[in-house]
Amino acid sequence: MNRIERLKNRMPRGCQGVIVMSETNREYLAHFLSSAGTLLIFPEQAYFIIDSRYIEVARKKVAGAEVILQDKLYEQIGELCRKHNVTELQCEKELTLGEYDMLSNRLPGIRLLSDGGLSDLIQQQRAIKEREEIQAICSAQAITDAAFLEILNYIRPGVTEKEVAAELEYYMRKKGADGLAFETIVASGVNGSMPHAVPSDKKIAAGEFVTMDYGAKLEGYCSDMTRTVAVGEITEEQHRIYETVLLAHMTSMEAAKAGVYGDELDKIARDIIYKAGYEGCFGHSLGHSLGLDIHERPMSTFSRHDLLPAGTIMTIEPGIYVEGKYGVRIENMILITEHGYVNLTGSERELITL
Ligand SMILES: [Mn+2]
Repeated sequence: MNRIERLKNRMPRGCQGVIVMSETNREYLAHFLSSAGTLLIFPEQAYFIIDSRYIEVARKKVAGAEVILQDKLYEQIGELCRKHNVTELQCEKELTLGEYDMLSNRLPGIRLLSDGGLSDLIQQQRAIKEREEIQAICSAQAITDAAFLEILNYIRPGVTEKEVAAELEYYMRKKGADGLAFETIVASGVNGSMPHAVPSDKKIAAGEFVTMDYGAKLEGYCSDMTRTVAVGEITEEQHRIYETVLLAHMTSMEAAKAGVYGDELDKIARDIIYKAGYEGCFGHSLGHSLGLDIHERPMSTFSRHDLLPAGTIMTIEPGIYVEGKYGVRIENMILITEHGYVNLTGSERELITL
């Protein structure tokens, strides 16, 4: 059964039709990436309306929907609604206010339902990965792992954060990545205390940590990994921080399995870090799901009570950030299974000193 059929089967009874306009939901449901396009799903038939830039590829690739060349979009939507006797459409909460206004104004006689139900259903479906999705993420991670091995030969005192980021990205592209999963983070020394630091012209120096958070994108799917390496001799305190983060990472990962809640994993990691004396030095969440988007639901965070179902891919990424000094983060991806997890990240986690 294709993704559109599966969504249709999960829609509440009485649902007349669905309109999907947000990019990754559309990409997921129709198996087709485009910067524009409208997916209309009715009980009897689904339609993918797309403009001439994409029409040729769309006709070959779109799965589960009839492909229609976009002409006058809103008139086409209205006409299809009339053809299927549809007077109300479920829409996503991802729509912008502008898009929502446009739909309401240009589709007279059609009631738009935007209670979030549709978005939640798509999100839940996307959370449980199919075999081909897991394969794409693993292939993206294989490129990410290969780039890590490569960059170990490159990092040395005098090289800048921007140069390290550029090498990582160039290497991933050369190894077949379609692009980056997100903006590469390279943070050295004092910059390491900022979890989402932007690579700068700062030169890496001996005695510093270098944190790299990056990932390749392949076939639409993201990978996500963070490693922190030491350059030259580091202090005992730096060793202690690294070992604490690694322990929090390993211990919370060991507890992962279907049926566990994300906040439970977060607490395991957080307790280890706080008990080691670093309360207030781990501000972000333990992890997130990912797929076509780099951040998807469920999450492992203190602020949400998200169930982790089998088939979900989660990151485990605790960190310690000491303002004005340094920071450490270690991040792997895991596949949640009935009885535990499968680690999808191949790179070494023990401290590497260059
Ligand atoms: Mn991440």
